[in-house]
Amino acid sequence: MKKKVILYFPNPLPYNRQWKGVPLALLAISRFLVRDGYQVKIFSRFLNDDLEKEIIEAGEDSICLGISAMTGFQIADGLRLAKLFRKKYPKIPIVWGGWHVSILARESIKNSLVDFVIRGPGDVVFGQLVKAIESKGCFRQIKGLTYKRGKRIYHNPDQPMVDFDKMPPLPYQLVDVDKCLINTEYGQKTVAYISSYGCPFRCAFCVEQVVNKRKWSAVSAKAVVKDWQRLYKKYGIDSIAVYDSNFFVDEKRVARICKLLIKKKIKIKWGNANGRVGQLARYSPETWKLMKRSGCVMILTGAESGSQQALDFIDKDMKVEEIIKFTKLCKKYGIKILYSFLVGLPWSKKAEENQTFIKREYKSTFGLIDKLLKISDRNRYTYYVFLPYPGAPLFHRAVSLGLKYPKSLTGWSNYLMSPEDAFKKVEKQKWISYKQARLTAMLTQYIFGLMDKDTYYVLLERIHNRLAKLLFIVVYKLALLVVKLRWRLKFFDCPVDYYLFSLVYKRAKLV
Ligand code: B12
Ligand code: SF4
Repeated sequence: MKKKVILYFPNPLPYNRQWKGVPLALLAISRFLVRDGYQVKIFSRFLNDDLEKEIIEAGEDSICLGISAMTGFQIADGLRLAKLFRKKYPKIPIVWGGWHVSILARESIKNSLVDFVIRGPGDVVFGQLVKAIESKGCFRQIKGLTYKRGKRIYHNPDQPMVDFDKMPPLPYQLVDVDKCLINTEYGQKTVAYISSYGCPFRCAFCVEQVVNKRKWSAVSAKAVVKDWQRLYKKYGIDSIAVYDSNFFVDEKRVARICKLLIKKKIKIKWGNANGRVGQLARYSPETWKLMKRSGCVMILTGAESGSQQALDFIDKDMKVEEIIKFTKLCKKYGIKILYSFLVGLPWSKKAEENQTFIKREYKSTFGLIDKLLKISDRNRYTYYVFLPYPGAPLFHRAVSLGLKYPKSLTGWSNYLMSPEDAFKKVEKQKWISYKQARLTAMLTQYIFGLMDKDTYYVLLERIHNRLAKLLFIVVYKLALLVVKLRWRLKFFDCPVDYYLFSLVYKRAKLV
């Protein structure tokens, strides 16, 4: 038998919208197998032209098929592929991993297309499982594994947090990296990277605390820079999108990464790095300077709300003033902020009380954003309706308020798949009205999008035809006038301009 493993990264986006990027999860679970001489083949819709045919051909003599899944459409796409694979190779086991099955392992394993579930990081345990399947060995000792034998389900104890010091680097060579590069605001050739797992905090809407139990483990600064240097030299990348849940937990590690990037003259930009405002506001001026000099261009932060009451309700452990302090620091050091706000929390069982709370949430968040806009007009605000994901403490709260949720893996595959579905759902739960949900989307996609100065230049660069460029400039400037007026008056009714802009935007294929 060849030592061969097949991995599939399902498309996370519904309605034929194709996601593209590095399937980091699959690279991570392949590290030890690659080191030990296994042949690992990674498949994804954007990587393979004739996906089904290629995966079936490669499946012959493989030890297992591995599938990754977040809640939502990845499950649907994963199940579809698993069905095809099972039909052709009924004896080859199918292993699932990722956030959804980690949280709902006992439920997911009941599906006939799921033989094994790995809960939490698969870096170490997937290698152990593959070897156990190959040698027909025992599964009882593999931590973090849920599996079944006939009708009996075995749920082994949790695995300890991974230790990156003992791990081989991410094997980017397993994928066609050129096909995985993305265009971002800060680079033409941006590659995704992850340097830590977990987060010590406990935000009530987030699933981190369920999967990684508030632990945090990171790749050393030296190894991070070695990886980035390799990506820079081998693939000619110009930027890194950092996907850590919380990149900034350890200030010393961040400072060391920056110092090494500067010392080794690695001229790349790094952005998207997720951090908490309080944490970063406490960083020393030296670290901020190093971050700037080493190419940090954008920090992503969950600001969540301008209402202290809302922040306390979601256990954010953060003060509104810290958001302002952090914004001033980013302005001072010329680093862009991507804020994420949310609205529509399951506050009360009574619809009227929820409405009062939501109106207060909007008012305080708008007030805060006005203050932040005075500090800088270069930042980006995203505003989302709170959506309950299984496992998070607020999910249970939402259930106690009447949320109906799926009870099987198949059921979860179309859970809150599009904003429209989500809006209908939240309206049913009476936390937020359809009109408010639509306003939230309009703020993110249109009002805040246009008010961010960089959007104009980023979009302009994507248009090559001179006439189209000219048309774009006129339409954009007019829309910006309307948007600014709407924001100043806080008047968001009759959003015809929003619909028109969305139409032009889609037509011009700027998305
Ligand atoms: C990039 C990203 C996206 C990208 C791409 C998705 C992807 N999977 O790459 C996009 C933009 C599409 C996306 C969308 C969404 N995302 Co997202 N995303 C992320 C992010 C920031 C990084 C993912 C990543 O690459 N991680 C790096 C790899 C190495 O880690 P990993 O994926 O966890 O994989 C490890 C284990 O899970 C496991 N594993 C994973 N797959 C497999 C497979 C096998 C066979 C095995 C054995 C093990 C295994 O082993 C891996 C290595 O240890 C994570 C946060 C995070 N830090 O992971 C959120 C995260 C996954 N997203 C999340 C959410 C909520 C969403 C959205 C629902 C947000 C929204 N409201 O729209 C949508 C989903 C749309 C939908 N419903 O279909 C949640 C997951 C919640 C859940 N229940 O699934 C996370 C955890 C963020 C959070 N803390 O809340 N996301
Ligand atoms: S800080 Fe971010 S990653 Fe950490 S628990 Fe809160 S939302 Fe989740």
